[in-house]
Amino acid sequence: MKLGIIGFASSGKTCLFNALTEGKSSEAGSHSSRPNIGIAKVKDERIDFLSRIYNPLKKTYATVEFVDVPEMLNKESANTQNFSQFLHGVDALIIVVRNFDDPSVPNPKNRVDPKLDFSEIVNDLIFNDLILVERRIEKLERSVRLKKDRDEVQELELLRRIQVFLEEGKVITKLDLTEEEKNILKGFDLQSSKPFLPVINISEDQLIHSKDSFENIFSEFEIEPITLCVKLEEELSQMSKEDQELFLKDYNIDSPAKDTVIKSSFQLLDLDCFLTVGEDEVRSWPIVSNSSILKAAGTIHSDLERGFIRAEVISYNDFVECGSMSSARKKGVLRLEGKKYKVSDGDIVNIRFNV
Ligand SMILES: Nc1nc2c(ncn2[C@@H]2O[C@H](COP(=O)(O)OP(=O)(O)OP(=O)(O)O)[C@@H](O)[C@H]2O)c(=O)[nH]1
Ligand SMILES: [Mg+2]
Repeated sequence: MKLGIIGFASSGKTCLFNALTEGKSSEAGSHSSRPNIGIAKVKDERIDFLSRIYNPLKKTYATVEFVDVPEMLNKESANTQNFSQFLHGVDALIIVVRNFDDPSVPNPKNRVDPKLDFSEIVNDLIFNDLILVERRIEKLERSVRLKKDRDEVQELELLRRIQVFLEEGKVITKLDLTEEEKNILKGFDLQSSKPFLPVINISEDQLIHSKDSFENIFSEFEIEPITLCVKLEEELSQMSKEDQELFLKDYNIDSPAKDTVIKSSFQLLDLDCFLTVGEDEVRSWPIVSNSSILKAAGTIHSDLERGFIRAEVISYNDFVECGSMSSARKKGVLRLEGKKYKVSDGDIVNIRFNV
């Protein structure tokens, strides 16, 4: 899973990136024109528990890649191209909006208005998509005039529909598309066809004193924002585990930004994790909810999908209750499943295959 972090200048994107990746980006505050790219491990107590039992050579958590994109949102086409390049292949967008007022941090917008910032950013994304769609339509119109290719005609019709939609200021996620149409669009990597996760960056003071609620602030987009004091979260991410716990308690924060953001991103993208165990490796694998075991097999290795015979499956909770695979087998809770079986979050799977 890859997530892009976007927003206006000095909104706290790089601070958030550092908090998420527990790194210290050299680009922080330098208004760099290059993106920061980093990886975060997804905390998963199941992997810790299973590793204590299997004592594997390797312990692999699911990971999320974050791209901190320099502020590029404006209506010049050269920038549009760069911006799209930086966000290439990103699955969802974290949109950071500023709600802190600090005279020492220049505010290019000269206002504190997260709602307005958010809708301006979304409008910019729509505008960028519109430019890309119009360019493609022009090309297709020329080519279809010369030779009527069925696929190109279908693509052109789809893009015209999308053009109308974007011109009305609507994001592509709101458009009803068939799986086939979604596949056609995949190649264009249009940003407004991806889910958004708004992060409202509040000040330390607001975190302690303010009872401001941001619930429903983006209700027209049908999304709930995450509220964070990004600067504190950056400090927090640099601390030892013990200090982190004290710090969270002091500020009455439930969990670090990293965990909150990753959890919301999994929900946003409708992802679960299945698990594999063994002496070599204990590992967590993200997968789209409700996927078949065949798809899960393919996620591990294409050979496992090609040569799939059956899968041994046990839910994590059942495994914890039994304490070992042999006891699970005796109790009959280790099931054999065929390729149509739908994987649940926390399933421990072992694929039997033959290639
Ligand atoms: N007072 C205060 N300052 C903050 C907060 N969040 C970020 N800052 C400061 O704001 C400045 C800009 O933060 P960055 O994270 O670099 O902002 P950015 O969005 O990456 O900015 P660009 O890369 O220029 O687009 C830094 O000096 C941060 O320390 C906050 O919640 N409160
Ligand atoms: Mg930055």
